[in-house]
Amino acid sequence: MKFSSRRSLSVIAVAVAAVALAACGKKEAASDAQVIKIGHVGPVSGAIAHLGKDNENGARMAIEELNAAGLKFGEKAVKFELLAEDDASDPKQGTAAAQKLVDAKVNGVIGHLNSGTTIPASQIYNTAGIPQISPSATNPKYTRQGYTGAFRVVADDVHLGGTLGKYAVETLKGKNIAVIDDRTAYGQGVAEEFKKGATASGGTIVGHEFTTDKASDFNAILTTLKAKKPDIVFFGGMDAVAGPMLRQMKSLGISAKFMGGDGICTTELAKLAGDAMKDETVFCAEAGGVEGEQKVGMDKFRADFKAKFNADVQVYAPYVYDAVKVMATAMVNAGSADPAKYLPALKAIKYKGVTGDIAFDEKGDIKNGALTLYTYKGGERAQLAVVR
Ligand code: ABU
Repeated sequence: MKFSSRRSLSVIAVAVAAVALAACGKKEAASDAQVIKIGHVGPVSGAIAHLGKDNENGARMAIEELNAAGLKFGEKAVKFELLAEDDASDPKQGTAAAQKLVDAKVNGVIGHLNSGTTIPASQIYNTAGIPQISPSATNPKYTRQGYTGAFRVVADDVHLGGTLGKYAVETLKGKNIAVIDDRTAYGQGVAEEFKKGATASGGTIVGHEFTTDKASDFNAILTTLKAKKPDIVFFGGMDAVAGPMLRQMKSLGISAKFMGGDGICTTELAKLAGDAMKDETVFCAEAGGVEGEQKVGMDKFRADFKAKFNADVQVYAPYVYDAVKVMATAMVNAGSADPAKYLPALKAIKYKGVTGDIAFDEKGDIKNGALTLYTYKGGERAQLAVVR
């Protein structure tokens, strides 16, 4: 799919709105504007609060820019309002947050961050007829439930885990591969897809052990796996668990390479692992990516984000930012924030964002999704390749 000859629909919408405002010669008072409520849910407390805050800040940045652009539906000024909720990565808190947003009559939802919260919450949004775009939940089930308003702007775990499994064998030359997962919807799913990809490429899975997303002691499972002499350990889970796991691998003298999906592929991982992370021994993939001239927009986003929040992007803030803009662009195209009216425009969207070209397939998944493979050097993520 090519978007290169098209200007971003949001840019056009902003320009049209600006011209309309100038022609009027005056700005409508903010109190006259139609308020559009955008819900955002992620874990801003708990072990991965740093990732939840990263996502939420991506949403704040987009909302502020939309309001600064002075958008209108016809003659009516609109104002976007962010309703941010914390689900603490907990499925029960996730459904409670979803119900709260439904009760508040939000026009759309961006979130949640985790697959384990996104999937149960999606049933609530579907029943209420509220469109939802997840910027980071990668478990395939989310968009395979037949919900017409469920979308995601990242690749799923079939693509992510399968590609990493192939990379482990074909590029990293792994032969004996150990797997650990945290038993969450994401960790379990990505680990199973990784195993399929690795075995299809000729690798051998020498062991598969289990932990949780709250664990901090991995000595027993690591000792079991050490006896199987793995050359690669794959972990399905998040950075808050992967960091201490890397430290304990070092203590136990396990020198295998370490791999994971997008959940470990964060800026924070290097800090969480400390001196247990040697250069080019940890590999991961973000479930999206840009290259060539599209990198300019992403680099600018990262610089603007750092200037605004005094923090580096962790992983998914740009995807949240794009998801908010995609939803707003669908509303502008439909001339309405009524979910039933803008949903067809959302399904048909062709949007050029900082994370690349966004259009959805019939399930609500991003078309032609990319992955970006990374390693870590000098305590920072270093890009290896963008693959589709
Ligand atoms: N995709 C990694 C983090 C979010 C999740 O899917 O649970």
